Amino acid sequence: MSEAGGGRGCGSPAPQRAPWSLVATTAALCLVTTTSMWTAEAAPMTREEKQKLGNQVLEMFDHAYGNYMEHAYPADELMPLTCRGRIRGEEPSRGDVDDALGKFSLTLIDSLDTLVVLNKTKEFEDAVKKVLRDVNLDNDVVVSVFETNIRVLGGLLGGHSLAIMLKEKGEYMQWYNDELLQMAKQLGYKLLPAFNTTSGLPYPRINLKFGIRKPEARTGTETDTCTACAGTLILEFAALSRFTGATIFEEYARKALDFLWEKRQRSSNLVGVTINIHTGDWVRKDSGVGAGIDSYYEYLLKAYVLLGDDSFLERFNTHYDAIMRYISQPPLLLDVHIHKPMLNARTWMDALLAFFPGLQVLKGDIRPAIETHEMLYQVIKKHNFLPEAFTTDFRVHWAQHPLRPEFAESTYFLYKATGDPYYLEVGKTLIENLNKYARVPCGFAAMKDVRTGSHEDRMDSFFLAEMFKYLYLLFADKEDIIFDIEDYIFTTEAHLLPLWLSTTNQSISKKSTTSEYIELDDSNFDWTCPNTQILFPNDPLYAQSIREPLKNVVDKSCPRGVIRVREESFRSGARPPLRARDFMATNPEHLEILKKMGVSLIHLKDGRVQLVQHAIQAASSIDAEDGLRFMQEMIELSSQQQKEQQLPPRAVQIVSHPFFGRVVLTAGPAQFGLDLSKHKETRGFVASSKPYNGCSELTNPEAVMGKIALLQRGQCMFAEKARNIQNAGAIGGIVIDDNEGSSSDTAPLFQMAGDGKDTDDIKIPMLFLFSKEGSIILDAIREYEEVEVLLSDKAKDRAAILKGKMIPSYIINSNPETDNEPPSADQTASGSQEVDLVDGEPPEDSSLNSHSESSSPATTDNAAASASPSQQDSDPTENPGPTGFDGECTYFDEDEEQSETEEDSNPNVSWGKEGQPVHPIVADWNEDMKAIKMLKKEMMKKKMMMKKGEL
Ligand code: DMJ
Repeated sequence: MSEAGGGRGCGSPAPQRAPWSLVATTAALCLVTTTSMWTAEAAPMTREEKQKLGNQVLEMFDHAYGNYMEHAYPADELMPLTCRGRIRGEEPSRGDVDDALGKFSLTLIDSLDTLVVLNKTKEFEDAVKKVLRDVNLDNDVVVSVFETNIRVLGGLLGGHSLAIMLKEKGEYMQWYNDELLQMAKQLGYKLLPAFNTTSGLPYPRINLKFGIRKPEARTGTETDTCTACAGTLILEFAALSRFTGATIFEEYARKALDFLWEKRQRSSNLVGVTINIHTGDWVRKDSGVGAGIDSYYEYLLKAYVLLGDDSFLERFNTHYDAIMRYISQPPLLLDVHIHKPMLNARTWMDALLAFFPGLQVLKGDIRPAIETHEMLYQVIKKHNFLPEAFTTDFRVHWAQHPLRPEFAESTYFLYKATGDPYYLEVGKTLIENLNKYARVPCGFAAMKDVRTGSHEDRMDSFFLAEMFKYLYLLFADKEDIIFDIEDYIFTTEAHLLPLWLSTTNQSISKKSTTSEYIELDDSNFDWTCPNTQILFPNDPLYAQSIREPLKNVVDKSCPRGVIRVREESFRSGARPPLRARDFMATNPEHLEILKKMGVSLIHLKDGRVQLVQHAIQAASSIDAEDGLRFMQEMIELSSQQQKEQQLPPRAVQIVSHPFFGRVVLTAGPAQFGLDLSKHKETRGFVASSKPYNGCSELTNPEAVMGKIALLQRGQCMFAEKARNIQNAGAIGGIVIDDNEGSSSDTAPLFQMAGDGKDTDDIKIPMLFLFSKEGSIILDAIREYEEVEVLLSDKAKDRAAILKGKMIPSYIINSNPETDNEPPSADQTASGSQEVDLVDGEPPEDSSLNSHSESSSPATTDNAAASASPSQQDSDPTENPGPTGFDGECTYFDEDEEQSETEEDSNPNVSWGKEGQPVHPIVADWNEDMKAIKMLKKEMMKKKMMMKKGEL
């Protein structure tokens, strides 16, 4: 690419050309070499057929434009059902839609450069004269800054661009003296007050006569704007600056873009739909490529093409990478949350996103462009038009269709890129449908409901600005157009701006380089121009092979879900549609797909799973490519998950005898259920669920009722386990890893994810323990039957845990030096005191404690508080614990001051930390057991002595 164009590393075509010109030129060349090879899906179209369709487009344009001029002009738009002009204020308000109407003959201005493209030069000359004679840009009307920019400023600049081209040719427009440009400049100055915000983001509306904020302006109180509204100015504003030399326009548009870039969500690199123009906060944090954001992305890439400024390409590539990672779920494009980009924000798509395949062509990413375009075409074939919104199973969500041009736009660009006559057939269908369903005696009417074919009395100006341009260009050969279309770039409203602007008055771009890019990794950016190998593969059936699996994606009689689409694609033997986010290691079908893609799955000892790809083992080169893509997605997904999972771990603290809170196990939290960081801890006895995996209704609800259920990992989703134990009456759950030997000492902790559905119904806390930590609880159950635990965000102070409880003093008065040593018989015997079994104060959390106490049998520490002296005496050997022996005990009171915390005194016990390594816990526990056994022995000895009357 020429330096003049500003691109990097793209060869050296003719000077004065920006990157887009290379793409288009190559496309044309390819068309010549590939068309004769087509045999399948669509036969090549003869020149006659194409001309016939081109003429049909011309006739349709005449019908639309002629009726507007005859029945509506100088009004902004034609009302094709009542055959009159739409004059703002004279018709019932339609809300925001009316903000495009500024009493400035919108449709005429929006149609100017279409007239030239359609070779209607004489009509163009007349139209320009009418604009200069009739249009007033100083009306007391509040208009949308975005719409006025793309339709009116863009229309005037497109008209000017082609006027000077025609003048130079020497036949038409010889009288022209930049009058349209002067109007554009006047309008530009009228829009500038909108940028008077600290952020530099424009207000969404402005009064053409009074500007903003003045009482007469009736606008300027808005706080929010859409991202596309603030980010779709640079092409028109930069063109205005470069045509006129007045740099202020480009500066303002750049500042707004800089601010949006600055505000992107840094971990996902996505932007939201709506932003506060004063604070820069995201007001709507959902993100897609359709309504509200669409042309922001479009303008970043096209600003690079038009202005040759690398920073725009860097930004575009960064966003594109995020879009392909999170939003693109081929063939779907689904909105996600900017902070949690793995979560879909909705289950439907809007019609505006149909421009995206066209932008992907410009980017050079053809495959997903073909996929999405095909999906959209299937929807169109089902409903005749693209409904304003449709669900992921292709049902109508919003039934209107205001004759939007985005799909025709993408069809044109895909045809340019592939030369595949299939896209000509698609265009033919669009023409047929427009004539059949939208054509009315006085123009073309928007569809009120695509299902019923009912009409709305509107014909938006973009129908003339865009639809006819793209349809005409689709069927036109080079010689059918009186100028070289490849010398121009299309704005979002399809207005034409000459690429030579990249070398004119370019001082501004040099001024505005931000230092921020230095920190970015250059390898993220695709500096090359679109790869011709990808754009035009040697295999002429390439595009068809991508479309083929999607052919029945939208079934005419029975709506299908995304899953079905994927299964179907797979069955057809084409590209396996498995996405990293859908992959489940327990699904045999997925494992089969992995194998086909040359990906092997290795279970590591610590419970993790490793994926390795050997392209050579893949079933075909396409499978190998899929495998590579799958692996890339997996890497991205896991790094994203790691980021998301960096939440502090939780603690499972064993509080019953003989642990008394000394054992704290590091646990992973869940993304659902009670959040222990926000709520009090949950305390209860543990009970194993039956079935142990918790994947179906429990068969032992009486055992887990009011307790913390233990479950084994695997077989079903974590959320399903949680629901099953909750239904059985459990107050919490601990999922124990099924991979033997796994431990938080060696494996990274993770959060248990939900099941992709709403998990608000899960109210109980759920924690995850690796196998080694889990077996400490399981061993404790085997040893003591009743084990009480505390689930919390971090280990609780033992004084709080044991308040009102009686425990052996050696457990409390641990000493760094002697801690690992069991107390001697002397220590336990001496200083023995009366055991106080009655807790006078209610425990900290009375409900939890009372529950624990009432449900605990006499063998436990807590039960001891209510046990009778006779019970205590009954059989100390069978019921070990404070009630079973006369060891030294301490009655804990909340107010009682601890001189030394356990953390201070015992290096093996990590108080204040969430968990402990497993080995010290086990060692510690063994020590405790030894000590307890010695105490028991001591007690027995005492008893015997008492019996013998020695004491
Ligand atoms: C056009 O006005 C522009 O393309 C805009 O960017 C969004 N879409 C409308 C037509 O649908």
